[in-house]
Amino acid sequence: MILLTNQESAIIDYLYTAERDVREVVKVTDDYPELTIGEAYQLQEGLLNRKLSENGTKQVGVKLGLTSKAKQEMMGVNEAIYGYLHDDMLAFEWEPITFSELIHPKVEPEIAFLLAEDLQGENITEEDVVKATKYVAPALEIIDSRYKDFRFTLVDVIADNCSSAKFVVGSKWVSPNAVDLGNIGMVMSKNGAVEQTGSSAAVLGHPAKAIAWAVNELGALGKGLKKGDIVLSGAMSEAISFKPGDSVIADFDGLGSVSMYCK
Ligand code: OOG
Ligand code: MG
Repeated sequence: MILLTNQESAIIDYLYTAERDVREVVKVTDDYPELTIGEAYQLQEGLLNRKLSENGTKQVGVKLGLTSKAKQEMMGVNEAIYGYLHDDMLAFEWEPITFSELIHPKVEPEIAFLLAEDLQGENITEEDVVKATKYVAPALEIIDSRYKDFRFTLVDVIADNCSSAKFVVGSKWVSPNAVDLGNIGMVMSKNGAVEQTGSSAAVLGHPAKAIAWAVNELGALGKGLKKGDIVLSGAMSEAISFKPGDSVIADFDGLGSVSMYCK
């Protein structure tokens, strides 16, 4: 469709206020069934700009989504996506996640990359990503789709900044060359019971390959990643729900663990 400026601001406002007011809303494509993926990324960018100007936040990196078959099947889609991370999403292991600030949060295990160099282009490879990476670390992403029942199309989830809400990065950072990045096993437990197991191989075969894909997508739009950016490379298993009183820990081979507590 041709997205008019007033429609664009109305949709951005709709998603921005849903998140701010902790309210689930019907998905955007119910009203705009003809929105394209390109327009969805345009809306995502508009939403980011609104947050940057109204919340005084800064962009600190990028996240990938739907990089594994498990997640694609769970959401009924067959493509990966990317969204933006900003500094007010950063949460810490020692600071509980407040349930009442979220709609219907879920948590998923990911590998975080910290970039030592800018990374931009359209033919970036897995090797280029590893070369530009200073550290990798275990991470938990807390996703919180603004859509009713966590149900959406690809276009909806992209416009909603890929359900991003919070993320926690573990305190042990290692060189990407110190681990076998393409084959890291992971176990995620809630309140001491195992809930999910997975492998970094599930992330498009290798998490750096997933990041290369996103960099090339951004590159085609004249954008890229910056030195110091944090990149969440995509969930290594299905996401799990949690509620006040729950604690979740994900343990990664060679990388150690990362945890969160919800109050
Ligand atoms: C979309 C976000 C997916 C991931 O790592 O796959 C994502 C969703 O599942 O709501 O962050
Ligand atoms: Mg994720």
